[in-house]
Amino acid sequence: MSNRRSFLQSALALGAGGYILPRTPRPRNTAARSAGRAAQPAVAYPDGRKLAWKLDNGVKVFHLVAEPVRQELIPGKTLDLWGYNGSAPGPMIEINEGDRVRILFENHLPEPTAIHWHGLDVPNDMDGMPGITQPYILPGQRFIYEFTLHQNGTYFYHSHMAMQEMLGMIGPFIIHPRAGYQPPVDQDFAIVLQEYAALPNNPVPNTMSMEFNWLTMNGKSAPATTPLVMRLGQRVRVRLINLGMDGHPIHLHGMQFWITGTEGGRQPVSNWIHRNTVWVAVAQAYDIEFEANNPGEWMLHCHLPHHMMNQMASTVGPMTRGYGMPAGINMPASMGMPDEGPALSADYGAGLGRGMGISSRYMAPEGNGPMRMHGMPGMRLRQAIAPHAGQVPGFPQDAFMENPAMNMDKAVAKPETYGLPPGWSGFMGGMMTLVRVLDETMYDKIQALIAAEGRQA
Ligand SMILES: [Cu+2]
Repeated sequence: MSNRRSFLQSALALGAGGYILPRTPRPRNTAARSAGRAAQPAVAYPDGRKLAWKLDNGVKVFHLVAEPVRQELIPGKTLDLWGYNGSAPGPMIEINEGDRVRILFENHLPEPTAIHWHGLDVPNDMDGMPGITQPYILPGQRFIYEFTLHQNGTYFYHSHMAMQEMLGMIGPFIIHPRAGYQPPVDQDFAIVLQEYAALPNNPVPNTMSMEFNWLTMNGKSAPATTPLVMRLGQRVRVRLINLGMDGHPIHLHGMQFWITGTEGGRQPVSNWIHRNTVWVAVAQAYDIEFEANNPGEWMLHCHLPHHMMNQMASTVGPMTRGYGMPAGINMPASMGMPDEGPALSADYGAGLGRGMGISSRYMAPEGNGPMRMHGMPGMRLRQAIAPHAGQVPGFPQDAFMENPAMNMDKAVAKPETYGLPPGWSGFMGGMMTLVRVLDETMYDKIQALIAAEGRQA
């Protein structure tokens, strides 16, 4: 406790300019060394932004702010998250091996925080472990992180406060090698994988939940994720970063890839593995590379079944049947916790689809998908194409999920979606994007549309 108190006291004693200064002095004149670096593309961060820097006497200076943000996952669904510089995940830091960086960090959160540089071998007092290597950075306070980068690869920064991580506080930290990787790639993308448990009509995720119903790539859920657009024949790298409660088996359709890097950096060629699915476990990063040699629209997505959907919420009981909850119902029953009778009985309220005790002896052949009997336009569509579907135990499963009637093509339209088949967006959800391997004409057309918007691909 005495240590904690002394950290708190030192946190209150601000250094020059209001910043808490590193405890050990650092050399200030380490110039960024870029000589001899082979040409390599800048890393694209679809739907995200890069953090700008200014050079100060050979040090690249970044300004990072932790703050509450509003992040639109898809049009019409915006969550209240915590992130950096206005977004969750935060902006991408892209840097070169050998650079010295200074990150001027400000805490605009209503509680203490600190930043950990995940996978970077920084001096101990730069490691961002509050209470161990540095004081808490209290609300309104600032802190200077400064170190020299002698690694290369795909890394990330994040709050080292577990529940803050779960509310979005992570961002990519990409370090280019002194000499370019071989073989070189034509395009390089970074994707941060995140998950949130946000029930309908509640914009604040439940960070205690283990059941996630919003799955994102760079803060967007499909179909709002921006497709990765490439020209037939290009070599492409995708950097996948995960910091959540689940691992994500990221699968690419139509082409095989090599795993060329991990969160530990570039791997020797003898370690490369040929796959089409990579399990990106928690706190890991993977670089995958492939030759875009198969033309078409290919999915790149998490293959956990529940991670290919948006806003999934299991419901049982009378609330799903269109006639509400009986007056005077007791609390366990209204929460879907039956003490007798089948769990899916009309006597029970909306719940989480879990029964216990005696209810397990009674069987009712019904699925627990939402709106089984009433409501959605998709139901009428399904009845039109499969009129007896409701008589089959297990129905419905996907009847109201992938569905052309639920498309939002117009709402998510952008140059990168140009030319996709009408209704495409009704078949995409969750942690999913498209890899578009395009011929010259289509690729150039999309680049022209991007340029007309005044942004770079
Ligand atoms: Cu997943």
